[in-house]
Amino acid sequence: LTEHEPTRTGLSVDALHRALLDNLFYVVGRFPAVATRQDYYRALAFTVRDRLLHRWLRTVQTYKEERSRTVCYLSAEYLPGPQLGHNLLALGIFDNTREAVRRVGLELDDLIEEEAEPGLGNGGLGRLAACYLDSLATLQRPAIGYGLRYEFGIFRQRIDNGWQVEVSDSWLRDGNPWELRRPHIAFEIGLGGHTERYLDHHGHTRVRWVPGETIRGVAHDTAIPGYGVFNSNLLRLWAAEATESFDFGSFNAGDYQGAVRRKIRSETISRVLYPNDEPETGKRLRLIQGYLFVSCSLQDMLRIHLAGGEGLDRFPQRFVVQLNDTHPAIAVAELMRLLLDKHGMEWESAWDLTRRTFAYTNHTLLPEALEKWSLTLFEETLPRHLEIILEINQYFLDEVRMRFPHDEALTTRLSLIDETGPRYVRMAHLACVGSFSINGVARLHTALLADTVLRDFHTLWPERFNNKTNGISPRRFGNLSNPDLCALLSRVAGPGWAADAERLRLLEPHAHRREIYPEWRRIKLERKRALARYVADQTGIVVDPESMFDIQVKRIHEYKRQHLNVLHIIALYSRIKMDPTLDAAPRTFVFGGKAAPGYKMAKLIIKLIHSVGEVVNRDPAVRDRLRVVFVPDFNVKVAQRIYPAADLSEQISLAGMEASGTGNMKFALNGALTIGTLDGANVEIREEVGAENFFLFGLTSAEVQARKRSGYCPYDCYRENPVLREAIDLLADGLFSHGDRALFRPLVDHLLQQDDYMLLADFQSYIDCQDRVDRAFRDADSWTRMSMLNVARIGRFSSDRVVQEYCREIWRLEPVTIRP
Ligand code: 26Y
Repeated sequence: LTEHEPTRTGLSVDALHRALLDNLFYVVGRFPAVATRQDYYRALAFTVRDRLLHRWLRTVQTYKEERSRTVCYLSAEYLPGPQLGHNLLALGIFDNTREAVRRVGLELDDLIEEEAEPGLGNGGLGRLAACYLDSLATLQRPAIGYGLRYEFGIFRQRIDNGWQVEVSDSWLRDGNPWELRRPHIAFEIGLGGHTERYLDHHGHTRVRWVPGETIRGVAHDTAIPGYGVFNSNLLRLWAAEATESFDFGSFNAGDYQGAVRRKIRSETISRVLYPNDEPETGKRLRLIQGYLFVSCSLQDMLRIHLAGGEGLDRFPQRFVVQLNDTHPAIAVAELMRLLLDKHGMEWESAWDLTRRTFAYTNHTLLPEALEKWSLTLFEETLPRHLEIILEINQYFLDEVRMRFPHDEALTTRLSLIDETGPRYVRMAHLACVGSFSINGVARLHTALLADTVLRDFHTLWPERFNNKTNGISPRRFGNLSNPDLCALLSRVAGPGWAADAERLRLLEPHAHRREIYPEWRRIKLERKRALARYVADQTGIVVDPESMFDIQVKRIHEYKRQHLNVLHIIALYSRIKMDPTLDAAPRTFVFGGKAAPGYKMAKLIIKLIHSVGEVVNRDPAVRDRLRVVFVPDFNVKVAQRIYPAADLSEQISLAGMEASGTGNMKFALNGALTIGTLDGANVEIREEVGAENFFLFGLTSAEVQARKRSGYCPYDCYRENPVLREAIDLLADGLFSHGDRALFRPLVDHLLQQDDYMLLADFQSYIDCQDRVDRAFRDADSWTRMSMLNVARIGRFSSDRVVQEYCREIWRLEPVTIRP
């Protein structure tokens, strides 16, 4: 029967097998006899894409017919991870595909390994965007993810003598079989130039922006299928190209070289992703990148809306636009410009429409991470937008003065322009003023936002503030990463949990059944063995899968305090040296994460981890008791190997610094226990899993504030605590740097003199807590029960739950079922 199934849409083993060979020959252009794994990977990817296209076109058609309300997620970053496995899972054809691949004599897992992942983001924020797209499709909500098609994503990390070396990430080198280039969906954007005033035919003064140059953004589409449903949404990424109109002048003037140069310059715009934690100054290209994708996306939305035959006034009924941090905040000014200058709207109605369109998510509390652009740069690059922003500011500050007369200080603080020194546009303020909703990403973060960085806005518009605690995709970080655990969960709690993570709770009654503990532990051990093999392969370091895997993976940043973890390692190392009989569970400390290329201290922390590892791993006195490894090039693919192998999840940022964190959720879903501070989403995770199943230490954010106010002196901690003193002295004395006392001096000095992130204040509490971890780990049954309870109670942190909250409370979005 399956012989008659269509080759491009059929889901049987037969149809998949036929399609694979067909695509290998007709699309990849290879005979089976000479085809490489990469060729087969591509043929399989095209096979899957055919099946997606079918769903995707049906989805577009239905959304159009039903005039569905759509959310547009504007994000400068997406970290979707490798697509093949994910799409097979969504389509429910993992097993059939495995079989079809076997028929050509290959293993599906090997083909999955071939895929280069799109590293179009830095970390949490980009991965969050990808999880939300997954959930939106799964929950059958019409959504478009808009962003940039960087030719080079986040750099690949190599380690050379313990130092990070950045290597460019050419993820498109072998082509990207998942995307469709849409040459007919392209928009022009202007840059530079000047503005002119003129009278329209009603005699009204209008503005015309005469840009100095124009650039085109061309759409590249990727299908985002929902899990177990027919809906397939769209990720639309813009690539910069040169405009012909622009090249003509110089070309005709005989300046062929100049025309080519400008073409290359235009295409440079979407060339590379910027790392975060870099100094912002003079990043004109980043401003242009943001503007490119924002303008193309808004023009695209207006095109889609007007094609539906409704008037512009109905736009906010059809579209809602979520700003993923301030990176796309220029959208507020750009929509105003399009409405005023292109569509001839009046200011008041344009502003009203704009404010009903946007909602803004904040992801940070670090004041230095709040985006601002120098007024001069803005004026040079986007002169019309600056005019609009200044006008928005005038109306806005008038309103403020009306409500709070005699408070000029408040007006100054709220202004869209920072005038305390050289003048800057404050993008967070633009986002707040232009949005009907402002949200933080964890309960504590939202509370702190309202109390600190956005306090004045909260005074002004408390009703706009709301919290949406982050979540993660149970498909990506459950099913795909940890199939064995998931099979067990499905057996015990029923298979429904992947689409409804609250059902993980059905595991709870089983957490007391000792007879299943061995299997739970066996699955964990198998993931640890697999990680151990990977670590040996990548680093040459041999680790013991029976030891406790104590893991910290995330971007390297002082506020995340990887060096606090290292201080614990040093303290433990020296304790074992002093007392070789010390009764402590063997531990493998695993680190992973990238440092921004210009962030010296973060790079020194990577070197520190390697240096301590070198000494510890070589010392026969602690052999079989301590190991330290750094897994290079942490990304989504590597993450999928790491989370399932963890016993202990390190979430140790200084309270009040980590907006939410999402790795904390990924670890817990995979049965790791958390050692953490009351920061970000840790607070809520602890509430959910129960305080007795969470290792808490450290100051609270209120205590942090109080300590800072009363004048925190890290040197006092050093002087008063002999254990801490010894750890720091060993470091300062060069024990880990072949006697070189200079190497880690910047780090030591900073800790002793400033310690912005209060490692020394939290040190003893952390060490004590690690002792509790050690004792708990040695009681295997009790540890297993806690691990099971963590999984059973982590359902709330599914991105499905968050997306439903966004849909209900911000987007007003209903499900739209797609029928085959
Ligand atoms: C300015 C620009 C280069 C830039 C680019 C990326 C600035 C920041 C970022 C990325 C920020 C980020 O990933 N923030 C994280 O967002 C997560 C999702 O909400 C949070 O869980 C996490 O606490 C926060 O640090």
